[in-house]
Amino acid sequence: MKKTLTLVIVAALVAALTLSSAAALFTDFDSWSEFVAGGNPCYNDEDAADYWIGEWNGGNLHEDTPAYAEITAGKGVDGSKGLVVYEDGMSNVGLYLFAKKAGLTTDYTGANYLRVWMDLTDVGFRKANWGVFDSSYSLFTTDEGDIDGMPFYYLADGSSDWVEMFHGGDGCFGDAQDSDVFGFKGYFAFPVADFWIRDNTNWNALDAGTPANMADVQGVYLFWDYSDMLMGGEKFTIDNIEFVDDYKAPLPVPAVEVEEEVVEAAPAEAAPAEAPAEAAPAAAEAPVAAAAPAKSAPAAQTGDIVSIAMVALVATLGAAVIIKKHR
Ligand SMILES: [Ca+2]
Repeated sequence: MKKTLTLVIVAALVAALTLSSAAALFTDFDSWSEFVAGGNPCYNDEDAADYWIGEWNGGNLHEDTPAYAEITAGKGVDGSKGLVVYEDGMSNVGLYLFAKKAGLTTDYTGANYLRVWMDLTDVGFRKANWGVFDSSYSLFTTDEGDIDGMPFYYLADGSSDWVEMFHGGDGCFGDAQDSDVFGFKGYFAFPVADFWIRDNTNWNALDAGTPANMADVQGVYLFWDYSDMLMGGEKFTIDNIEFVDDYKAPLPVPAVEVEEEVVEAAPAEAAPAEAPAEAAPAAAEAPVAAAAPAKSAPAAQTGDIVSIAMVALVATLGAAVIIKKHR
């Protein structure tokens, strides 16, 4: 009986420890103090930059249909900072988010999904796909798998039910791929096993079908275009980019703590700080409020605390049971 109890306790400890490593944050955009666009960083990292937005694989800007990515207060999850993205046209857009300059984690060994929150309230995609690039700037995305039926998952804000959806025959999602996401707002998750080497950005001559190496994630990549010409200029938002072992892993919960810190530190300025972001849609919105010192309290930290508490609780209970058995 005692052995059985001990085994149960050990299993609970392992489960609690595993929970703490279930999610690794790439970025929630909350702690960025600057957001620097790179000059043709698609093939190299000579120009230290935070992001690139333009031609998806050629390192050229779309002169006639410029695209924008701006970290904007109030637009992310629960009113946090999020990355607002839009384009003055309907070209194919590649968005690269670089880890190196900002010192983001590049090793996501063991991750099975890229999970990201998107607010597509006013936007639908004709075609879109997520992926990663490695330290050679080779791209790995679902777009290379030109087969129907590669799954992805969606959890609408306020819902507790993940819905399974599918990429279409071009390895993308969107209304041209029978997976329209117009108006969606919530978390999306994409299996990283379907992020395959793109043949025309395959600088290392890897074999076709080579999946991304999750120990070498130099950055995250999104390909997209609008589903309708009339959407030109409409904005959508990206936030809470993570790599998780299970797409149903506990969601990050940083917003409450961030808001509390801001309110406590400067109650008079906290409220109006969010208003200007929406007040000037046409003007170039200032990327990143450099003055905002609010700490990013990554979900992983909260998760760790919860896990540590669970471990302590389980260990205490276990010790109590064993002591009682000995008596
Ligand atoms: Ca955020």
